[in-house]
Amino acid sequence: MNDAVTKPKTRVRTKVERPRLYKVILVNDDFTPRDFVVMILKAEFRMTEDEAYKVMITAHKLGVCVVAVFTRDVAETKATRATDAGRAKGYPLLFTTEPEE
Ligand code: TYC
Repeated sequence: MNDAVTKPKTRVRTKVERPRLYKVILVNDDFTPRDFVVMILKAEFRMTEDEAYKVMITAHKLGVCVVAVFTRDVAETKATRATDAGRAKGYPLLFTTEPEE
C-alpha cells in the first residue's frame, strides 16, 4: 500500500480550555454585625483578620465587594455556606456568585 492511502490526513489536536471562573460577591446590608461578617470571611474564605476587615468595610461602603474567584462549583458552595451561616443567626447576610468576563 502506498503512503497516500495509509497515512491519516487529519491529526488529533487536544485543546484544553481553562474552566470559567466565578466571583464570590459580598453584599452589604444594614443588620449583620461587622464582626460577624469578618468572622465568616475568615472561616469560609481562609482570610486573615486584615484581609477580611478590608473586604467587609469595602462592601459596607460601596454596597458590594468581590471576595475571591473560584471554579463554579467551589464559588457556589462557599457562597451558599457563608450565606447559610448568617441565616442560622437570623442575619440577612448575602454572598452571590457571578461569572468573570
Ligand atoms: N453594614 C453592616 C453594619 O453596619 C456591616 C456589613 C458589612 C454587613 C458588609 C454586610 O456585606 C456586609 N453593621
